[in-house]
Amino acid sequence: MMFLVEMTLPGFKTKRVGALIARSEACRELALNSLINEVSDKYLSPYCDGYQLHFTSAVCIGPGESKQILHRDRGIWGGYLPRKVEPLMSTIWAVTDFTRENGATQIVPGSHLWEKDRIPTDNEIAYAEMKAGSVLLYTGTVLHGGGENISKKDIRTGIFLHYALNWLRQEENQYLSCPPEIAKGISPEIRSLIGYSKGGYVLGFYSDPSDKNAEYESVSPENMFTDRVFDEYSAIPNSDELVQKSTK
Ligand SMILES: O=C(O)CCC(=O)C(=O)O
Ligand SMILES: [Fe+2]
Repeated sequence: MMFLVEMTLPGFKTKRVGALIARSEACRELALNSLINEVSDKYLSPYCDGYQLHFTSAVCIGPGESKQILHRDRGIWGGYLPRKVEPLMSTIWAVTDFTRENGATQIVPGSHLWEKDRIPTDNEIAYAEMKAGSVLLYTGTVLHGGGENISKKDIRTGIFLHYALNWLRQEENQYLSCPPEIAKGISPEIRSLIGYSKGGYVLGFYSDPSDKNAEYESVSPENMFTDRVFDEYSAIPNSDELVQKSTK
């Protein structure tokens, strides 16, 4: 199923398909790519004790699409995050070649360090030209946008997988896009990555609403799929630990 979304930022000749974890085994493998996960972990770890998959989309830019407005993806949180916190590590996997003619992503190297109002000159904008199978990495603070597709019939297709701090709300609601009845058929690693896990001691816990005796309270969502899971956060922390962890 494909959706044609008609708004300025998404574009008029751009098709987007989400819920890629539920829909695609190949995308699950991409999402778990070990090098990408190592980079996400290193890059985001100063701001969190874990990260999560935050957004999945196949984006096809068709002939005649105009260039997308340059933006920072961190804007989805409405500007409430202090600039010193980097919330996102994002990937675009090229399914087709990305060329200047077919809409290769515009990207402004170094713009994560700029004043937020600075507008790039044309020669500060680079284009992520790459062969199919390549991957572009950029962060939530880098200015970027889809490119203009001036080709006659070339459709540019990329798989977007974005990783965010585990204490932020995900852009794509993973629990609705990959509900428990589908999640139970996928690997524990990918389930955990999309959010069926706890962040720290309590973040993301659930209590089983069908458990009449209330035995399973405040547990990790992994308990939905397996017998009780104990993790490093199963035990109640002592008060010193709680104080330590309550602020940086
Ligand atoms: O399609 C692209 O190259 C970029 C799209 C994008 O940045 C977005 O939709 O937020
Ligand atoms: Fe974007």
